[in-house]
Amino acid sequence: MKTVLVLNGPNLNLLGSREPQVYGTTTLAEVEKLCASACASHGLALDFRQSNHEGVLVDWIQEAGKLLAAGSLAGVVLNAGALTHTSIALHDAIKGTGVTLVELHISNVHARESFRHHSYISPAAKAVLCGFGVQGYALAIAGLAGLAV
Ligand code: CA2
Repeated sequence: MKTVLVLNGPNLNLLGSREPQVYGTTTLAEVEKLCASACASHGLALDFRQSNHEGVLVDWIQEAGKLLAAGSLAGVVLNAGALTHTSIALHDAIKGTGVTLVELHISNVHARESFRHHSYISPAAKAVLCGFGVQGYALAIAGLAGLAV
């Protein structure tokens, strides 16, 4: 069984507790359950993580690269949070490992402040999904399942 790695960046541990008008009221623990159910329905295993630290996310993408080399990675779903708009290190990690990665945002970043319109992740990603709320995580997993067959 192949694994989907779902990675969440800075402040996403606060999901459901603040800014509900932007991010909704679902908590990250509930998002993990939603992802587990999506993975189960596609015959995939889930590895779900969150970190507030850029280097930790880089380490995890490198870990995904090792799973890819071992033939056991379906792909990565990455909500890099605000690091989306700043991190060349994450861009380099994705490019360097060659993992199939979906860039995911809960909100429609293009309908928000202009500093959210640029992403360092997008040029290295297979696909980009934003604006579907937390349901976007399930859609991203379905997309990876379709690519993995
Ligand atoms: O829409 C998204 O998923 C974002 O990746 C969320 C990031 C933001 O910086 C990106 O531009 C778009 C922010 C994550 C912080 O999440 C919070 C959730 C609840 C309360 C406070 C922060």
